[in-house]
Amino acid sequence: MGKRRDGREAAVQFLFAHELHSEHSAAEQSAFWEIHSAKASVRAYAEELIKGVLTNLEQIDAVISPVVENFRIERLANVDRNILRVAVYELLHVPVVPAPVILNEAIEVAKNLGGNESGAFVNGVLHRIAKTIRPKASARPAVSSIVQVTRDHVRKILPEKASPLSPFEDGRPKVLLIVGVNGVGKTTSTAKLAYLLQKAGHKLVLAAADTFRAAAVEQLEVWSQRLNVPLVKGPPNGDPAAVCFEGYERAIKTGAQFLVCDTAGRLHTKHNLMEEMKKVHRVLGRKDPTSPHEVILVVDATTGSNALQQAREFHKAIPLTGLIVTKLDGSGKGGVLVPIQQELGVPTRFIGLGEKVEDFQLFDPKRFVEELL
Ligand SMILES: Nc1nc2c(ncn2[C@@H]2O[C@H](COP(=O)(O)OP(=O)(O)OP(=O)(O)O)[C@@H](O)[C@H]2O)c(=O)[nH]1
Ligand SMILES: [Mg+2]
Repeated sequence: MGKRRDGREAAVQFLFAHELHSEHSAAEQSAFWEIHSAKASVRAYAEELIKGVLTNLEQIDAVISPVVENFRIERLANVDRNILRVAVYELLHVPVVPAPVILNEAIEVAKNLGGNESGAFVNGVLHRIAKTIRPKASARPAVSSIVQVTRDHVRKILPEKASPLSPFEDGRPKVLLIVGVNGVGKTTSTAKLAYLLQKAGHKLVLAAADTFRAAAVEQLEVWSQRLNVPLVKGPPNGDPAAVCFEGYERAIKTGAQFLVCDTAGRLHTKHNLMEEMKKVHRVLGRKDPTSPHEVILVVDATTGSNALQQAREFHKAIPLTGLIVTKLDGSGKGGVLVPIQQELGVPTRFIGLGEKVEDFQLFDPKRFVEELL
């Protein structure tokens, strides 16, 4: 809307400056644009308004006059008169711009050029005029205002800010259980979390609880060596709950503030795998009944709405406390996190933006909404 706003202001300035002349010649306009340097799009809109106001002046003034009954139109302050004329022209002839936008921006221009009194006057007059020529039902909102309304709506669904991970003050380790379907980025996200926590000065332990595949343990082991973070692992095909439990003990022993448990990918439709995850959850609660303190579901932004079904099923099995949305560097925008928040109340905490450990951020709802729509 910037071009329209600036265009309006320029049009008012032109009309204001040239009102006393009976002719608004092309030469006058080009002289005006020489001193009033503006972007081509601003100038184009201003010229449209100038032309529109001048060719429809009688009609426009006929709309304004009855509303300003105490003043005759020619007695109004020049600046107010021309602001009203431009706005009324738009209300009558530029249907793509919604009335509230025209009004708000005209009032802004009035305040800017004529001060608060001008703003209040223009406000009062335009509201009365808009009611008659743009009753709500017929006002067609512009696409941009629909986007804004949708953005505002989504913003209200999402929390103001994502909560970061902070350690317990009493020294207990905070336990994070990372879960999700196959290949979404659990192991990578575990490493990224480790990097983030370490950078924040915290001590941590990693548990490689994906005991299904030897390669999975190796993958996390490589990360742990690279980051120089202790790792607990079990025998191949061992019990993942036992690995997590051992991780917890190691965290206690070494005074780590965090334990991050990477788990095997599991389809939310596979009953036995979901039961196995519940067992991990139960066993982690043995020493500290509030553990795991965070159960984070990792979802892949490129899988679309299937992630909602995943979230429902995982949340049913063990209550989730947060979401990591990965692969936002790809084609997916992660819009599915909105219904997950709305339906399940599970907030997005972090986002993954690539394969490197640094490609990870605390979720920023405001920025997300801007990029989504
Ligand atoms: N572009 C991109 N790739 C990612 C991101 N996160 C993970 N990956 C890649 O996705 C692939 C799978 O990542 P993993 O971390 O192994 O996924 P996982 O969920 O642990 O997989 P399983 O353990 O097999 O279930 C790897 O090639 C990662 O490099 C991300 O945010 N962006
Ligand atoms: Mg993995």
